Amino acid sequence: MCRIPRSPVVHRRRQQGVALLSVMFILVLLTTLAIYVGEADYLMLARTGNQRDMEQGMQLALGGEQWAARVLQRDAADNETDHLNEAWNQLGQPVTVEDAQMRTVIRDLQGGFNLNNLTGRDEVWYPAFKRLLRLLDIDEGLAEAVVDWIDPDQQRTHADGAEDLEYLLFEPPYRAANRPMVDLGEMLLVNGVTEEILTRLAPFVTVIPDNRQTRINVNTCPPLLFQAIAGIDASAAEALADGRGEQGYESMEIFLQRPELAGEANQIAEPMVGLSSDYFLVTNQARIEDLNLAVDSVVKRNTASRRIEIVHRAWGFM
Ligand SMILES: [Ca+2]
Ligand SMILES: [Ca+2]
Repeated sequence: MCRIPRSPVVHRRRQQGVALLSVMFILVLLTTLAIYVGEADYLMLARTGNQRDMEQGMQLALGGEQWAARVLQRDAADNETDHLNEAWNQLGQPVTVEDAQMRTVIRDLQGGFNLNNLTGRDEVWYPAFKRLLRLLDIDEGLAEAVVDWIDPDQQRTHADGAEDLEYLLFEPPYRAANRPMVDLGEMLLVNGVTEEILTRLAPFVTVIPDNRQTRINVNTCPPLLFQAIAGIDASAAEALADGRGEQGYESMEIFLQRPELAGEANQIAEPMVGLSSDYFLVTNQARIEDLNLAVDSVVKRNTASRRIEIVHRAWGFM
């Protein structure tokens, strides 16, 4: 992640903003808890303590999701760009509500390369992904395997690709998905992807489970992605990241006219970049007694209408 120097004034304002958001958060959670207790009264006698904790934890996590949605709506009302110094990116402090502990984190999914953009061997995303693989010292053939995993047909795009014919020979056998990926974990099913490779890729890629290609937000992405999307070197990428300052780039014109993108680099990067984000990953963790649960919610925010939609939700219990 890029770290941007903070001025004391901006930092103080942000702290006040975060304090206000925390109060909103507790109010939302207390409301959720009250609803939970009311609805659950008649079930209490029949359920074990663990089941009760589970229900309560799930309600709290959903309350956290609701709160995160409000934070994102509020942000859209305040400004039209998204950068790392905004309030939504400052969450993560544990909050105690009655006997439960809650933690909410929002991550910008457009701060990474959306693997679902790889719908074919196009002239934009496909070469950029190959550049990213080279930068991470991963075999470039993986690009073909990802394209085949997502594209709807059964034709291998290249000798390094893989479709049903290959996957059905695996032990146990399975088929290519032939549709957009649902989450990053699905990458482990793609031919050639090991846990070690996925760990190397994970800080730079995301999976947005929707049927559209998404641009990379230049105000939130790691500097290495500048190298991948514009074909520039590491020092130029660091300079581009530094150029974001406290508030991020405010217009595409300012970004594309940066000296680091002189020549062809700005034309290469232009179709892939943006200054704001529509998709976020909201993670809510709840701990009650011995129960730990988490829910990852992919949230789609329409910047103009500020409408929030939950695109995908995945629960985890520990
Ligand atoms: Ca914003
Ligand atoms: Ca396919």
